[in-house]
Amino acid sequence: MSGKTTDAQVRYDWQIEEVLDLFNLPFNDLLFRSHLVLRENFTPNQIQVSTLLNIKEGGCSENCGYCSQSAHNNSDVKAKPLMTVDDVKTAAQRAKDAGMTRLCMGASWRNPKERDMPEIISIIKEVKKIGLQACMTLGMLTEEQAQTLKEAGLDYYNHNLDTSREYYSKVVTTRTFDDRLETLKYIRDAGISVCCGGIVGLGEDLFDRASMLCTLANLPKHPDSVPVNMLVKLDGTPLSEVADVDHIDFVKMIAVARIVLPKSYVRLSAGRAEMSETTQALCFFAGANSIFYGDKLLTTDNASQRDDEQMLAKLGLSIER
Ligand code: SAM
Ligand code: DTB
Ligand code: SF4
Repeated sequence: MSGKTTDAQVRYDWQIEEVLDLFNLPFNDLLFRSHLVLRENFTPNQIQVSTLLNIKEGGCSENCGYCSQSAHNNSDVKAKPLMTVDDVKTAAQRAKDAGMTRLCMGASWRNPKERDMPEIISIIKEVKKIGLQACMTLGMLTEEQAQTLKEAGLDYYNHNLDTSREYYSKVVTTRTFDDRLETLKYIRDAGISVCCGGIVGLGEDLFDRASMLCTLANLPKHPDSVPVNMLVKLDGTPLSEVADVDHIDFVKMIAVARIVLPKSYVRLSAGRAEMSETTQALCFFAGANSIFYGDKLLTTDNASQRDDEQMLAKLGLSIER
C-alpha cells in the first residue's frame, strides 16, 4: 500500500464491521496504516489551523447535553446578543495580525433567523476583506440560507454529527440526526466546503464511534474538514460527570478517521487543553493534521497559543499557509 490515494480509490461504501475491525487492530498496526494514509495524501509535518470566535454566546434553545450555551442547561454562560460587525472586524484583524488564516465563527443558535442574515452577510464580507478564510457554524440552515452564505463568500460551514445515529437521542432531543444530514446536504449543494465531525466521550461505545465515522465516510462527498472533539466536561451540563475518555482510545478514533476519510483534514479539536503533549503527538502521528489555534475555544480555554508554539516546534510541525 503506497502512493497517493486517487479520487477513484476513495471509498464511500464502508460497512460498520470493517470500521470496527480497524478499531480492533493492534495499536501499532492501526497507527502504521493511518500514518501511511496521511503521508500519501498530505504534505508531512504541516498543520492547518483555524481560530474560533464566539459571535453569539449562550441562550441557545437546543438541549445538547454537552453544551454550556444551551438555555436548558445550568451553566454560568449568560446569553449575549450577536456581536456587531465592527466588533467582529476588530477581532478578525487581531487574528489576522497574529498570523491566523481561517476564522471559524460560532453562534449559539438552533438556526439563524431571517432578521440575522443581513448582519451575518456583512460579517462574512468584512472577514474576507481582511484576508481571512471565513467559516461559520450557526446551526441548521434552509436551502436558501446556505445559498445566501455562499454568495456572501463563505468558505466553510461547520455542522457536526456529534455522535452516531443510534446514540443521538441520548445527547440531544430538540433535533434529529436527519435534521443534521439535511443541513449538510444544503451546504454541500451550495458549494460551501463542509466541516463535519463529532465528539468522543459522551458516554457512547465503540459501535457508536464506528457508526459515526461510517456515516461521515459514506456521505456523497467526504467533508473537507473533520473535527474530532474530546468532550470538555462543563459544570451545569447533563454530561459533566460522564467517565473520562481513555486517551489511547481517542488516538484510535483519529487513526480510524484518517483511514476512512483519507483526503479530509482531520482536526484535533476541543479537549487539547486536557491532553498531554504526548497524547497530541500520537494524534498527529495517527493522522490529525489540523487544530484550533488561539487561546480560546467558544466558552472555554483552548491550549494556549504559547504552549502550542512550543509543542509544534518540538514536533517539527509547521503551520500551513
Ligand atoms: N449551535 C451550532 C451547532 O450546534 O451546530 C454551532 C455551535 S456548536 C457549539 C459547535 C460544536 O461544538 C458542536 O456541534 C460540538 O461538536 C462542539 N462542542 C460544543 N460543546 C462542546 C464540549 N463541551 N466539548 C466538546 N465539543 C463541544
Ligand atoms: C467544533 O467541532 N469544535 C468547536 C467548533 N467546532 C465550533 C467548538 C468546541 C467547543 C468547546 C466547548 C466550548 O468552548 O464551549
Ligand atoms: Fe446550541 Fe450548538 Fe450548544 Fe447545541 S451545541 S446547545 S445547538 S450552541
